Amino acid sequence: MDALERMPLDELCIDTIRTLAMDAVQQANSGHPGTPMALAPLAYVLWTRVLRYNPGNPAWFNRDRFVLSAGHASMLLYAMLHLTGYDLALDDIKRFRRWGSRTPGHAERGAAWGVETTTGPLGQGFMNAVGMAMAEAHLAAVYNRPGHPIVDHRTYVLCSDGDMMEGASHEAASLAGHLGLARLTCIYDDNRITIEGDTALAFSDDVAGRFEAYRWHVQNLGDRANDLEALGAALSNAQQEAERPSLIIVRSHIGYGAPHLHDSAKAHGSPLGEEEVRLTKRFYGWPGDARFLVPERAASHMRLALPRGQRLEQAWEQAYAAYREAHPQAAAGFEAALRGELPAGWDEALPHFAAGSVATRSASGKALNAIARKVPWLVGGSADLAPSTNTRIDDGGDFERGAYAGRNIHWGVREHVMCAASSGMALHGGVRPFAGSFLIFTDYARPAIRLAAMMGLPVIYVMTHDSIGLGEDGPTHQPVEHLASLRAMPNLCVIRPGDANETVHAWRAAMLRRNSPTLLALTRQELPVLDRNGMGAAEDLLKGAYVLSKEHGDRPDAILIASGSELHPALAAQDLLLAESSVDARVVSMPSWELFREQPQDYRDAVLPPQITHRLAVEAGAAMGWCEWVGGEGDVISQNHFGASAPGEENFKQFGFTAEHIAARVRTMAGA
Ligand SMILES: Cc1ncc(C[n+]2csc(CCOP(=O)(O)OP(=O)(O)O)c2C)c(N)n1
Repeated sequence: MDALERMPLDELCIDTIRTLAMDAVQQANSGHPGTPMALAPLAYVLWTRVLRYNPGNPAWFNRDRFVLSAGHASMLLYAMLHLTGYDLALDDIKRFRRWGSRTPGHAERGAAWGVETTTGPLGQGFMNAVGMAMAEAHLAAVYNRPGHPIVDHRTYVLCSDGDMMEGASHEAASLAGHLGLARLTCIYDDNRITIEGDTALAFSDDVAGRFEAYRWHVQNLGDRANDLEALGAALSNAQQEAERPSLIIVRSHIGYGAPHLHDSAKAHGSPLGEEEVRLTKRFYGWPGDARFLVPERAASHMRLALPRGQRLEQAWEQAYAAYREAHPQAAAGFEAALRGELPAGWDEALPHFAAGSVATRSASGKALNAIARKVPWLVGGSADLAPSTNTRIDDGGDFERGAYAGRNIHWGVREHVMCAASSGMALHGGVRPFAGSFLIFTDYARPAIRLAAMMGLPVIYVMTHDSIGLGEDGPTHQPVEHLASLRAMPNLCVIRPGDANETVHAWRAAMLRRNSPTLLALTRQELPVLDRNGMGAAEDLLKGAYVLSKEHGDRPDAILIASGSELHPALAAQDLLLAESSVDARVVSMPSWELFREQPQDYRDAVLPPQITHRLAVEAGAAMGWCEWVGGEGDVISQNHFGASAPGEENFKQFGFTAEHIAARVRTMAGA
């Protein structure tokens, strides 16, 4: 222990971080020790000298955001949270990767306070960070006043080789450079090791050159991952840069100090082994047999973050009070945005469609604008498809380099960063993001949608051109398996409205949903606005499914269940069935499985009475999953194959989405 007492304080703290990571991984017998060992000095400099945060209040709004994009190195983050005084005990660290622990394998938002986002799929954290920096820039532009910079925090993201190899990093960096997000700093851990070995196996990019071409401010520190002064100076230079985001490249050594595993891929994702842990500790001058040792000197130094954080937050509170005094109206707007609660009357201006033919994408555009007028913190855009997805906020202005108050974001043809950065915006708070594209291109953004669902972020995806009905663009653009695959994703609410008025209520449902993302699947083609005389009300969309058109007698002979555009041939089939074969069918509109599942059983049974087993679902998408609603004796008219390049009407006819075909299938089922 004497050796530890003589150890310089910085070194003592850094080695505490390193050994905590090594011990936690060893104890769990799984995890990634090498990168925390290599990056402990960087984390130490960041958390003790640079980041502005309050471990006592991890939700303090004006804190700097730190994202560990290389989420596998989670022990680095947990060690920092524990040591700086967040509510994360040493026991939590000892239970790394155990059932129910607050220290899961990859960083998960919500498990421990201070984890800003869930990371692990490489590239996602980087993209989230871009969104956080965008949200910060937007709120600063909208709410700051001269002499009152109440929004002035920064976003830091730590990326690994894997992050840089992923295409996602291109989208993230390209967009951030284009937008000139100067308060975003990315630190690239250039350790030249991935799982299969040396990065030279697969990666020879000039990363500095690449980021310079993206219009980033780039500093290459070379082999100075242990040089606290160099790291501090680079981070300070990044803060001085006013025009461009910053990249700091640090050549580090994975498994730093492990005699046999230093710079080896074996240090990446497995415990070092008891003997190697002992030898590494000896190299650090640490007692070889100590486990989870946090020397008092290190603990008290690192925990200075608590009083420092309190002072930072208090100073901000004071500044905020002066701002509120000077600008009460702006302050009221800012507070409402942070609360994210819908203002009274937020849905008053929502349109009602009386008759005619309206594409649901176009009804969506009108609903969006009606809401946007009342909810100033609703912001978003599309991946170069706003004229097609109807996602532009009229008079909302454009979010552009140096003009961040605009509410219309031009993501460019970058669906992945659009969705992941929208998550970053939602995580940041103060804005409610929506993101638009064609439904087919959710394939390009699926990992980001999945993480949004996992984190329960209220992002609204406006996805149009939802079926073969889009027509001539053909099968490359026609979603088939997408609805099924998106419905298979836990905690994503998919809504496919069947006419303009259902679409309005789909927006209402999306806005009311605070703890999961919502995906609206909308048509390119026009659909009749349903004349609802004697029919179910469009607002029943909020229940997920409802009886749109009742049977005539006491009990239906069959139930037709449809979503979106297929509601219309289903309704026509109901008439045909009655007129031609006395089959008395009910038509159920089912725009959202998830909303319907949330209803009480008696409501669900009233819509789909269990004793009525002749049920036919009609949807121009893969049949997978519909058995949940049609049951073992039911049937589905679906699209289990790719579509075709032809007018949409023709496609529907050729693929069997006609009243005649629907009626025939019901007759067969009912034996009529
Ligand atoms: C999208 C994605 N693909 C694959 C993986 C599996 N994986 C985890 S870490 C890693 C690469 C490790 O190399 P690097 O990013 O340099 O991390 P380091 O070795 O420096 O810790 C891979 C392929 C992943 N997490 N995410």
